[in-house]
Amino acid sequence: MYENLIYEVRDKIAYITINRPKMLNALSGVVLDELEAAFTQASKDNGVMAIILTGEGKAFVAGADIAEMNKLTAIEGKAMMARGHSVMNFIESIGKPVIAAVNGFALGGGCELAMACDMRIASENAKFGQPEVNLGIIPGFGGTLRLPRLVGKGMAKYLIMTGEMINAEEAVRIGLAEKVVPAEELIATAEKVAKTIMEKAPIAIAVAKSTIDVGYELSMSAASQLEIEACVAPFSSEDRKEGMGAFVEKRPAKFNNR
Ligand code: CO8
Repeated sequence: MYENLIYEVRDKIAYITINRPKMLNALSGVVLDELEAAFTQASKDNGVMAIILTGEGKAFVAGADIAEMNKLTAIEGKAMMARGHSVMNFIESIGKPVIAAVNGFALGGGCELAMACDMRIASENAKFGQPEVNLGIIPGFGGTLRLPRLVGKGMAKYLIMTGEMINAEEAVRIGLAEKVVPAEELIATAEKVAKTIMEKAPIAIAVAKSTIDVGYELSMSAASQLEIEACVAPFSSEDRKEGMGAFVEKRPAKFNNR
């Protein structure tokens, strides 16, 4: 049981809903702990093939908890940033697809949390931004690293240095979100994407995800070698025999996921 999250599993999808709507789902230390616990639960559960992360109410997450941060010394603030990094890195490294269904404000630590997911589906009313400079700080949960990787250095500097909030359409235009849909279709769309991924061979999905994430940090030649090595596991799998066999036999593939 979680104090600030709702955790449910339906049809092999774990739904993690941050449920602190009066505080716009702000990330307190406790919320970070619970997020880590919920993602651990989903990653260990063999019955879960994909995770959808969303927020209750009008926010996805409106940032780290400012009232809590306001009381911290610099040393305590540094520890909180390290904690945030460790939770974001953990979410990013889970071997299952993680979809952020961004239902409203995704600001500061909330935008950073959405960026730690594999992809972001935004509702029409979603708002993205890194407003930390308005508080006299900089992004501290990975924004200076993940934002330029998604939108390029110039746009990342623009957003971080102006603190400007952008709408969902603009987020899609710059590559910060992948799709924008009407609010009432948000979860259904995230589910549709999750189910499309879940129909593929699980080993191919897990290896594709980690090869992209690890390879992105390497030189082209090292990433090239990584992809060649990473391909060996799916290529040796029963699912590869099934996928290629099904194509040749002109029938739908039945992967090891049902
Ligand atoms: N932290 C704590 N409380 C919050 C936060 C937050 N990030 N955001 C909103 N709240 C609270 C408000 O204080 C308010 O509480 P109350 O009802 O008790 O007054 C309640 O949520 C509702 O918020 P508003 O009344 O402000 O709602 P509005 O619809 O008028 O405005 C906004 C919505 C525009 C989203 C506005 O709430 C806002 O600007 N929030 C702050 C956004 C922000 O600056 N986020 C970045 C935070 S910094 C950060 O995330 C850095 C991460 C890593 C650094 C780690 C360093 C240790």
